[in-house]
Amino acid sequence: MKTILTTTAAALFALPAFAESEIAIEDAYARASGMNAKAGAAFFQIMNHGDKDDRLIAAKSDVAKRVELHTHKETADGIMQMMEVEEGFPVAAGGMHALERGGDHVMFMGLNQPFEDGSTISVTLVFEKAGEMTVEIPVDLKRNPMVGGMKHGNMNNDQMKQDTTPSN
Ligand SMILES: [Cu+2]
Repeated sequence: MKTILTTTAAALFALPAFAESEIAIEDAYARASGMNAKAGAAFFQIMNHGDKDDRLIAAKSDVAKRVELHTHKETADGIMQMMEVEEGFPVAAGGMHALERGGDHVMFMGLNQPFEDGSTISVTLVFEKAGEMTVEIPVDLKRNPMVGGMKHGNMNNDQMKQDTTPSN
């Protein structure tokens, strides 16, 4: 009797352990600067509950023609500019990496559909070790930026043009 119980318990626990990722995405939201915006961005926290360092290396979605991992950098003359981060965002074992306004973000360029407040977009995040993970991200156009953050909507057109021009 005891053997049977043990076997059953092991089988029950085997499935969740297999199906669950050690990576968790928290507090995700996406936004665009308006209904006619050609670009949008997503922000979230990546939690690594595992014991191996991992890295977000790419993002994919049908909502835009191009999806890139971006960050903001201040140029020598003090202008904040967005640029692609080819190496992705590292998430240390047991650590967290925050994507937030004015910092790292997932960038959607050439939106195939407007980002409507309250809708959700489906985004597949590609991790170096954890593999692919698809998340449903709510569009939240009303959310205020963090203090000190910068809205994409504040960028002037020249910067946006630079950003949406393919570099290769
Ligand atoms: Cu960007």
